[in-house]
Amino acid sequence: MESNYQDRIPNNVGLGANRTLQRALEHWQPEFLNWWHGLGPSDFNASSVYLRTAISVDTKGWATFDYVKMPDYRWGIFLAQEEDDRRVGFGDHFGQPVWQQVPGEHRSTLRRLIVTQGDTEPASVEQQRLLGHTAPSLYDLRNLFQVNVEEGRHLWAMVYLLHAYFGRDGREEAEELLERHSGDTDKPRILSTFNEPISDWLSFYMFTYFTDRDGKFQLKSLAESSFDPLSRTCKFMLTEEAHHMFVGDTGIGRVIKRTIEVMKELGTDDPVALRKAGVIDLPTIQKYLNFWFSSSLDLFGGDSSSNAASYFANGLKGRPDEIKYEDHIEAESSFTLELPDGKGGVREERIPLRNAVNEVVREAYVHDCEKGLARWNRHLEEAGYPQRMTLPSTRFRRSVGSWANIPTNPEGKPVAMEEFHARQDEWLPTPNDRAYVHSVMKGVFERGKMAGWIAPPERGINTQPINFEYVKFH
Ligand code: BYC
Repeated sequence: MESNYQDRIPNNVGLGANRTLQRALEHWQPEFLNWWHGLGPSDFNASSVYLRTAISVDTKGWATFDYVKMPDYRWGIFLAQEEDDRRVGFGDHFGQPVWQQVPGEHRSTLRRLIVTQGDTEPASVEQQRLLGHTAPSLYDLRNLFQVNVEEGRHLWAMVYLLHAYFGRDGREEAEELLERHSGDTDKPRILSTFNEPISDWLSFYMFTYFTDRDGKFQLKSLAESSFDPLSRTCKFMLTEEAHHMFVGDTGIGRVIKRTIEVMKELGTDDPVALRKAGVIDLPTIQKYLNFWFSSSLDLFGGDSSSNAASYFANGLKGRPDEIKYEDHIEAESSFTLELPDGKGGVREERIPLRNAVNEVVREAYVHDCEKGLARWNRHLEEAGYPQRMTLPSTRFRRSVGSWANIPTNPEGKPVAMEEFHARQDEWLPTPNDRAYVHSVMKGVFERGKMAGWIAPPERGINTQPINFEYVKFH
C-alpha cells in the first residue's frame, strides 16, 4: 500500500478511499491536539526540535530527520507490510488463515487489549510533561520530545484500529483514551505504572529502560496476533520503540559513568561526599532501579492468568518471537510456578502452560533487562570498583500476581512485614533521596553542555555532533 504523507493524516492504509473512517479520524484529530496542548509537554511547543518522523514504512521513509515544532509533527497511521498468506501462529486455530476483520466472539477481548495498550501511550506523555524544564542537555531534551511525539503516534495507531474495526464502541473508547489521565483520582490510567509520577530524569531513564521494555514485550506479543491489522500495527511500532529503550539504557549508563568519575576524583564512594559534589550516588541509583523494575514487572499481569490462557488459546495475543518455540499449541504443557507458601516460605505448583504465559513473557523480559545491567556494570568493573547494579528478585515489591503484597527482601526471601518496613529505606527511594535527585535537576540549554550529574553521550543523533543545536528556542 502506498504512503500518503501529504494527507491531513499521513497514512499507508488507504484512508483517502474510506471517507467515513477519514472523517471520524479527522474529528478525533482536534481532540488529540487539544489534549497535546493541555497535557503534552508543557511549553517548548514553539521550539524547533530535531525530530525523526515516520513518513512511510520502508527503510528510507520511516526515519526522516528535520526541525519540527511538536504540534506540527505529522502523527501518521502506518502498518507494516502485509505478509502473503500469513497463518495463525499459535493456539487452537494454529495454521488457519489470519483474520482481516475482528471475529464477533473475540470483539470485546480484542477491544480491551487494544484499549489497554492505547491507554499507556498518552499516559507516558502525561507523566513526562514537565521534564523539559530540567533537561540535562539539548541532546536529552530532544530525545524526550522524540519519545513523546512517538508515544503520541502510537496512540494514533491504536485509535485507528478502534475506529476502523470496532464501530461506535471503538469511537467511544478512542474518546476515553483522552479522558483518563495519569495519576487522576477519578479517572486514572488503566495500568498501575502509568499513574506513577516521573518528575526527575533518573526516573525518566529508568522508565524508558524498564517500562518501555515492557512495551517491547507486549507489542511483540500483540505482533503475533491472528488479528492481522493489530499485528502489522505493532510490528511497525516496535521499530520506534527501540530508540526509547536506547535513551533509557544510555541514560542510566551516563549517570553511572559520571558518578564513577567523581568517585575517582574524590577518592570516595561516600554518598554524602558524592551528593555534596552534585552527582547521584550508586545506592540511590540502585533504589530507583528497584522501584521501576518491580513496578514494570506488574505490567505483565498475574503469573497464573485465565485471561492469558484464553488469549493464547484463541490466537489473540501470543508469546514474543513465537517462531522460536517448538510447540505452538501447548495444549498439554505445564509450567512450574514458585509461590508463597503462606508460612514465610516458597512452594512449587505446576499449572497449565497456557495459564502461565504472562510468567513466560516476564521471564524473557527479565533476561532482556539483564543486558543493560551487564553494560552498566562494565563501567564499574573497568574503573576498578567492586560495586555492581543488580536486578531485584521478581518477588520483590509486587502488587500484581501471587507475590502481591508479600513482603520479601530484594533477593526474594520472604521477610516479616516489620522487617520490610524497617529496611525499605535501604531498598527503595526515600523522600530524602527523591528530594536530593530533584535538587540536581536544573535545565541545561547551552549547545554541547551537560548537567554535572550525567556524562555526555558517546555520539549524537543521526550522525550529528553532540554539540549540535538539537532544539532551537524561539
Ligand atoms: N495494573 O489476568 P491478569 C507500553 C489487571 S507498556 C493495573 O493477571 P492479564 C508503553 C488486568 O488488566 C505495554 N491492573 O492479567 C511503555 C485485568 O483486568 P481486567 C502496554 C492490572 O489480563 C512505556 C486484571 O488485572 N501493553 O506499551 O493476563 C511508554 C487481571 O489480570 C495490572 C499492554 O499491556 C497492572 N499492572 O494481563 C509507553 C498490552 N496488571 O481485564 C507505552 C495489553 C493486570 O480483568 N494488555 N491488571 O479488567 C494486556 O495484554 C493485559 O491486559 C495485561 C494483563 C498484560 C496488562
